[in-house]
Amino acid sequence: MITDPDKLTGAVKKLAKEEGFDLVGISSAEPLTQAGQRLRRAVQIGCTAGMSYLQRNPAQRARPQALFPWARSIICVGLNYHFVPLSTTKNHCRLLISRYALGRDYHLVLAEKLQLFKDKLPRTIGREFRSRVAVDTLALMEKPLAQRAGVGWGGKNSLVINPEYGSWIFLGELLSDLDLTFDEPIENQCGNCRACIDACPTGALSELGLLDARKCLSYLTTEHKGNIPPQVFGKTSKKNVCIYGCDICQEVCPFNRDTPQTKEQQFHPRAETLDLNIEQLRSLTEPRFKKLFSDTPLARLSYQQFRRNLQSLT
Ligand code: B12
Ligand code: SF4
Ligand code: SF4
Repeated sequence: MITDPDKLTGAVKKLAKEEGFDLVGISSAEPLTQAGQRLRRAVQIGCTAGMSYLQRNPAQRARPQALFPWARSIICVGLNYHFVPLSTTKNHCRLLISRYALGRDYHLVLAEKLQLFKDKLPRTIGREFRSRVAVDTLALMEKPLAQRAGVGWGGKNSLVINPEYGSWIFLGELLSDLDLTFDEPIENQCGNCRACIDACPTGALSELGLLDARKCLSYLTTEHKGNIPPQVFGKTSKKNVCIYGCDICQEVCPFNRDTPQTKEQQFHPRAETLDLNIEQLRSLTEPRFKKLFSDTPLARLSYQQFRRNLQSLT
């Protein structure tokens, strides 16, 4: 049984890498005081739009121990989902579906991988322990946790950016009662850059790293229930926007250039969806839509929302 916290942490991180996670860092399970205050403020000023799950109990989302009082450490992982750049894909004119949604749903992929990791850990460290897997499945603020664990810094595009992988990483956690050695956050390297703020077609970003979901095409195309208000575009064009999700503020980020390709096959885009053009998408019947996108993030979208997106954005 390993008892020394540094050795224990080393063994935990080694296994996480062996299980295929690209990044791993350790955070304490103490409250995320500043992030919690910011979330509360974001809710007050309306930036969380219609996401009632963020508004219900913002204070609790910043307190992992409110959910699991036994939690002492949080193993924060990152999984690269980047694949060939847009210009070399077969869909040469326009990527219609944002990159995160072209492969298998990341909730499923990360939850399965984290579960395997969790199952193997007792053997590696020589004892049983309490733990809980999370991939956007618990009321937790995953970005501030990953930042505290040194996985990356909080970019002005509001995403966690790692120097090697950029922001093309999904986040997941294993909450545990293990006494592990915590990592230090890494320095914010955005500097004077504001490429993401300037590139956002709807002005949804600000210098603060605060995203206004009411204007964000990712929110409007994936979570929003009503019509997509035409005025979100202001004077800018809706050319080259995706019909599901949005990658514009990531594509322009200098840290997202020349990042490695994902090793996770499940994130590779499915050829049958990647190559669809607008006309083919328009002609999809509901059963075909459901079949084609089953297991991808689009499975969360109703057929009506899919049709609405096509109508509003193409
Ligand atoms: C809600 C949500 C969304 C919403 C809101 C996005 C957002 N920026 O918060 C919508 C639907 C728009 C969305 C879109 C996307 N999402 Co999302 N989303 C989430 C979710 C479920 C919660 C995030 C949250 O709490 N948001 C609320 C805001 C207020 O929180 P926040 O950004 O952390 O707030 C900080 C800033 O506001 C900042 N701040 C700094 N200064 C100031 C000053 C003031 C005054 C204020 C108020 C705030 C502030 O401090 C706050 C705390 O750190 C997380 C999973 C999770 N459980 O954490 C995934 C998550 C953030 N999403 C993810 C992804 C991949 C995406 C998309 C890239 C998908 C796509 N291609 O369309 C886009 C990216 C859009 C973008 N630029 O952020 C990944 C991000 C991975 C990463 N590298 O960071 C996550 C972590 C899921 C995962 N498990 O991997 N998402
Ligand atoms: S995801 Fe798109 S709409 Fe949302 S902030 Fe980024 S560029 Fe703007
Ligand atoms: S585009 Fe520039 S400002 Fe925006 S997240 Fe990337 S480095 Fe930071």
